[in-house]
Amino acid sequence: MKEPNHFRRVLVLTVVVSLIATALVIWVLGPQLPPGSGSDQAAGQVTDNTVLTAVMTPLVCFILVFLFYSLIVFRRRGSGIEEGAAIRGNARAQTLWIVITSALVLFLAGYGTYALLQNGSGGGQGPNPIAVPSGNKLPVQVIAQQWQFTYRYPSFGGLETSQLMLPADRLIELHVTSLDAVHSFWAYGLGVKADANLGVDNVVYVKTRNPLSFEIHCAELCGLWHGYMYDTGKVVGGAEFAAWIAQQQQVFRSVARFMPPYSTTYAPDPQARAG
Ligand SMILES: [Cu+2]
Repeated sequence: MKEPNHFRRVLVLTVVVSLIATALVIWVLGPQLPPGSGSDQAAGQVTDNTVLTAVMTPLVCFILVFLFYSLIVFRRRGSGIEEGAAIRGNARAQTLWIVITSALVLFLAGYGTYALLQNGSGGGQGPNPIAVPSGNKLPVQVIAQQWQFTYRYPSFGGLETSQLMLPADRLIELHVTSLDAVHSFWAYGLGVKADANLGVDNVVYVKTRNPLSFEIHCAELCGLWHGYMYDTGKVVGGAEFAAWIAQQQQVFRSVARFMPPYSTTYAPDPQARAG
């Protein structure tokens, strides 16, 4: 019996399975991928996760099709010991494999760099951000400390609060810093994650969308009560935000004069102390 063209069979099967699987990834799995659409950055991450998964799907399909094809077609039949011819290398297969996987990796590196440069993609960019989105920004400071986050609003007299409220549909410029250990400000629902370091002003941009509640966790082991360092933030409508600011200013009015002036960091200066 003439040996069938196994390569062509595997190729055809791979193409058929890939078309179905990639369509499912884009239209069924994609919208379910994290972290949701709480902000422009979060939605961008969902797109990125979908692209990453879709690009890798044909490769996974090829491996699985080849595996199951081999298991079924090349299985041992009968009881005799049959050993195939020894195969040492295949220049065409090796070259194709290297070219395809290199192209994929380079494409993903380029795509990732492009996506990062749009608006920082929700990551901390340090004190001198490269990817600065255009538009009117509302600065809000995140101050990590063992073991909670507090928030300062320099546009509202340096008001400091224990809850994070943000206005909806607004470009926010978060300034993340720490008073002690290394923490990480992780607002999952907003697609934001930024290290909080003592003496460092870590800037991250986020464009809010509709009102929502989102979880905030410290994402860097920072001591005994690290696991309890979480709270819930809120994105609210403009009027509700203004009312909340006014109410918080009222609550903290009596202690406002004891607050240190707003600063990008609050680290003590060891040189000044020594002097
Ligand atoms: Cu922490």
